[in-house]
Amino acid sequence: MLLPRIKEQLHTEPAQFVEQEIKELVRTSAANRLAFLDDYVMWAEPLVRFADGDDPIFSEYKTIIAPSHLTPREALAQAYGKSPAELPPSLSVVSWILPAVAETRKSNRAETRVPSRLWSHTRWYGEQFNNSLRQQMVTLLTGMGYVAVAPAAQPYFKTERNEKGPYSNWSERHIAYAAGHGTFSLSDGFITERGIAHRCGSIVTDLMLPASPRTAASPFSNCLFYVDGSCQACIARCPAGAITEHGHDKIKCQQYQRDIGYSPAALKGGYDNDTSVAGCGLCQTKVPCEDRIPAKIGKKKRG
Ligand code: B12
Ligand code: SF4
Ligand code: SF4
Repeated sequence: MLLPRIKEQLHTEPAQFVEQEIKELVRTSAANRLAFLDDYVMWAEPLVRFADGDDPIFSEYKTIIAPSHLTPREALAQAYGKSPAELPPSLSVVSWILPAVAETRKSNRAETRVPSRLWSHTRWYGEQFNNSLRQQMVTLLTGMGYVAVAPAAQPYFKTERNEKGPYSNWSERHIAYAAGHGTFSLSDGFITERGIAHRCGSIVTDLMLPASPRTAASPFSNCLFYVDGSCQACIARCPAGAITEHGHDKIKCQQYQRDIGYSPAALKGGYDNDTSVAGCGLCQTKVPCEDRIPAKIGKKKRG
């Protein structure tokens, strides 16, 4: 049962309410802590932004990603067993960025072949927290009478493959781009004002939220390489040779994470989870974009 005070704030200041709620859950949730590691906190204070659920960019993703990529309206409609037209006239998307804490980034910086245990824990347990955050935000909003869904946690969420490698029908980075959180990069990672070492999540709802502006000069302008051809630090960091001047080879990256890098000898004591989801992220640490935007103003080289 929600307190009347909470209901009041949700109606009068919905954007502040949603942002505060996500920050509070990240700050206080036991799921953001590793009980077996002295309650180690995995995620620092999140970034929260919003997009208009009917922003035309979501339809563009059907060309940029694949026809199967869902618009927010389709994602909500599928979850409620309705047609997109039957939904309320306005929809909002809430997108958040969970920055890895400094200690985790530092530990991965020291690695050259496989991820540090802290990074790997953050990949595994940190995504479990991300999922609980998705679920708690949906429960909160539906409890208030709104419709809401976390597409990446729905049974219809899927990862498919094309000649370039895997892609999903709800790409959290493209949702974050729509909400103005930042841009893509040479390594494919998504560079926000808190850098590239993060995970992201989102929900769709009919709660009216003001769309955050997209201010980036291009979909790649936070990356130094696309500003002036410099940097390329991620190329040298990748143990799989998956990053070149031509971009990120998803097939090589995935293959490395699955088979090559994680021989028992490389595990340094092992990970807690299946090595196929141990992660890697060497290209997201010990690079100028690790925890900031290295290029504030982008000359448009691509996109
Ligand atoms: C499939 C997948 C993978 C695959 C493929 C990754 C990929 N590049 O798509 C593999 C197994 C290789 C992989 C690896 C990793 N992953 Co992964 N993965 C996913 C997953 C499940 C789906 C990604 C997806 O749908 N991609 C769609 C394709 C089309 O995207 P893309 O190829 O990158 O897109 C390019 C084009 O669209 C292009 N583009 C061209 N024209 C235009 C025009 C416009 C307007 C725009 C916007 C873009 C654009 O820009 C993009 C970049 O070049 C997501 C979770 C999710 N639901 O989103 C996590 C996710 C992408 N992974 C994540 C992470 C952290 C990792 C790893 C670091 C592993 C780890 N945890 O240690 C590595 C990093 C690899 C890398 N260098 O980016 C994070 C990324 C966060 C971040 N900081 O960027 C995500 C979002 C998970 C999460 N919930 O946070 N992953
Ligand atoms: S390391 Fe440099 S080139 Fe690579 S993504 Fe970051 S800013 Fe771009
Ligand atoms: S996640 Fe690892 S293998 Fe994949 S591109 Fe980054 S450094 Fe290379």
